[in-house]
Amino acid sequence: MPEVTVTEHLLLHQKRSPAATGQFTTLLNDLILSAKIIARSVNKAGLLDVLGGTGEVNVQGENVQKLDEFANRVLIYRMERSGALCAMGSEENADVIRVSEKLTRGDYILIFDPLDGSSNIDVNINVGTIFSILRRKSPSGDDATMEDVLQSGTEQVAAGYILYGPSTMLVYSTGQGVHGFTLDPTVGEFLLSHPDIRIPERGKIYSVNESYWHYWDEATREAVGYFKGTDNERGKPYSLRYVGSLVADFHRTLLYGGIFMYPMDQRDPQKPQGKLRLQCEASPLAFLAEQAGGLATDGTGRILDIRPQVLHERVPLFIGSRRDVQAVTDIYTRHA
Ligand code: AHM
Ligand code: MG
Repeated sequence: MPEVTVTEHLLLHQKRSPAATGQFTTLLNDLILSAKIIARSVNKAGLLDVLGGTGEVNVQGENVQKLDEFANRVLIYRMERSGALCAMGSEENADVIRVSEKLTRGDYILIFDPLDGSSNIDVNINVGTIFSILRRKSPSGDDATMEDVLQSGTEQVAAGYILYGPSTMLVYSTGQGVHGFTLDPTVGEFLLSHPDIRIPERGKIYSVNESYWHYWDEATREAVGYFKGTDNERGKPYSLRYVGSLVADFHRTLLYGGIFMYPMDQRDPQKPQGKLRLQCEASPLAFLAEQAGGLATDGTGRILDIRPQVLHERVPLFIGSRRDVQAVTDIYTRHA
């Protein structure tokens, strides 16, 4: 197979879209450069003095890791200067970051989780950057409005993630299938390694943090029980895999099939919707899942149809193979 870089791939796909502008290519190129810079540090995490917490707590009330902060800074600095964006939303920042009028403003909005799964960094487990790209609705050049930022997942122009694992991978979609690229460190480019990824119709693996069993309602217990038991479509229990790093758990689900679940629970009255954030985690992955032939729901409806009310809105997430996610939806519908 001839080697295809992510930029070449994007340009090939863009030729089919008359509405495409150079701004989007610039955006993606700067995102890729940011990812390479983050990958360089993540790969050397044990060598650099970057491990461990900063002692600070982020807007989500969680401990900030030094690499989270670094990844966030790299993304904000580079992307702000790309000329393609008017606003950004980061999991690590309470408010929307509007691109200053002193810089060149573009028409896109980037929402991201700079380093998802960062509690795993100290033990050398995969982490990732998740991103969602929206196009502004308000006139170009003005300050971006909250309506520009709070768009539903169906409005995403592109979405994806970078997985910092044994190799660094970029998986993304612009709405024309899901494509995976692997960073070849010898040439410094992401090369097409997984064209047109299709998620299997049904999988053999379920992925959930079962320690929250006591905090779940009856419907959720039945849904998880479906995969553990023998009274399911497979006729035998699914295997359990849970890394605790969403990008890693999702990447496996995308390639092998099955289901990843982060249901709502009664642990924390502040977080009745579970832990994961709609805009920087659930929506971009839901976009990929659907583009690959899978499904993503909050138990009752499609993740991509949810219009966020606030930037850091949380949502329950059931995502993966079509038949496995449908089985969960059927259980919630019966309990409704
Ligand atoms: P983070 O964005 O602060 O890293 O938190 C999100 C992570 C996900 O990667 C993972 O799926 C989840 O938290 C694990 O949570 P839990 O420890 O409750 O199972
Ligand atoms: Mg996260």
